[in-house]
Amino acid sequence: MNGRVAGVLASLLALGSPAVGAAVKIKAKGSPGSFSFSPDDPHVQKGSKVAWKNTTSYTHELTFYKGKWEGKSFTLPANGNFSKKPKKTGKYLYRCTVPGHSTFSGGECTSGMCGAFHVAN
Ligand SMILES: [Cu+2]
Repeated sequence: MNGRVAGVLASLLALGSPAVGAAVKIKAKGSPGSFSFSPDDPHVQKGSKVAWKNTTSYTHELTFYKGKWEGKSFTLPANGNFSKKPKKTGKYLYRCTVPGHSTFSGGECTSGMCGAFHVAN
């Protein structure tokens, strides 16, 4: 391939990778019996915003059970939003603790509203 084509290809590849400092948006979606978080396990740069958008008309309770926010719980209001900026790198695991919205077994979230995201430098 010639230099110009290679250059265009390189720019396209650059567009395809996540922008530095890009915020991440996670949707709470579905209906009773099939609620979920999407996307699962997105990556965000340290200091950037992680935002949740609730597309359901139900309140969800995001409870962190592993990682830097272990033990913390945040309310995601019905049809509402919540966001926070993680300051430490690593994996953050959480689930919705509204009864019936997720299954927790052996220290792991095994079904339903199980969520995770990664914070990198
Ligand atoms: Cu929920």
